[in-house]
Amino acid sequence: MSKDTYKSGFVALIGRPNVGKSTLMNYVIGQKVAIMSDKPQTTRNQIRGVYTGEQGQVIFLDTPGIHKPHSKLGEWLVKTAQDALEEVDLVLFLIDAEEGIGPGDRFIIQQLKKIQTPVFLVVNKIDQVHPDALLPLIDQYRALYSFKEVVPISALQGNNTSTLLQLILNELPEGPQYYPADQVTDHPEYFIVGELIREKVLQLTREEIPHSVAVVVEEMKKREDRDLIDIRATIFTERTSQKGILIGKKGALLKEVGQRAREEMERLLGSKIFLDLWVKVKKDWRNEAMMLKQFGYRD
Ligand code: GDP
Ligand code: MG
Ligand code: K
Repeated sequence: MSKDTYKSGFVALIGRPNVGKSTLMNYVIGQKVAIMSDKPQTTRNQIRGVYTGEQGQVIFLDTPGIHKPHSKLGEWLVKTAQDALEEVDLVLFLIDAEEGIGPGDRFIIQQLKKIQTPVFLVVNKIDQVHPDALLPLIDQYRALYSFKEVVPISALQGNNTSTLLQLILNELPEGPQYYPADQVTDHPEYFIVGELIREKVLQLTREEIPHSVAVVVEEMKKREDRDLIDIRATIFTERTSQKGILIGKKGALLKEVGQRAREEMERLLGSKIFLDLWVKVKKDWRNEAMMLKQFGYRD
């Protein structure tokens, strides 16, 4: 390969919820575009993160988790993820070094066997385990699938992530710089703002809330005379009881959600924000396929 060969391509991040897909992407591209939380399945849409370097450009797809579907939304997520895997140049299959192989991983490996795309096994969270534990774990996965590379990393601390990036660039075909160098995501700010609100809801509520929440950002408008953006958003829940929990005593929880989301948006957008946040009930939205589009889950 000559020195001036430019590489580029699309890389899908897959793995069980909470293995660190968003953390890895954010570390590599150096900006928070996919939300992170300690609850699974916080990333429903594909978020593109773009790394641009001297050797090439890597476009990351932070795919929704591949897992056995239990609803129309679940089916849609699995299909979206499979389509994404067929179309990309490389798949990074992330696993958690702390956890053994589980049914979730086996399901993903079954899906990987259906596609031609090369796959790297990325063993994340190595900061949490003794090095001696790594090889036996890796062998378990290798017994089930022939990975092109196996790369142990810590996405949180950045250990070995530059090696991973180099291996990715080696694997990608020669290609153009698809995106301008200063672009890290092609998602509209509406989406990111909605995801930030959802992240705060997940962080501040217990089990009964997270999976039944959708956030729609209805309006974002900059005031002409001031450095201030007005944002109006609605959090949808499935049940009235959940609405009550989300609002909290005298509105305390909703206020906290709004405040935390607003502070982060201000950092992200570099402007003062006025956030007008509402909670509404929309029954069984997860199984109403017609509504998926309305909530921004696109084909
Ligand atoms: P995703 O669901 O796969 O996107 O996972 P996230 O990126 O949201 O990460 C889930 C949790 O694991 C978060 O609390 C992260 O801080 C944590 N995490 C991610 N990578 C690492 C790592 O390398 N080491 C440790 N100790 N924690 C990590
Ligand atoms: Mg994620
Ligand atoms: K996920």
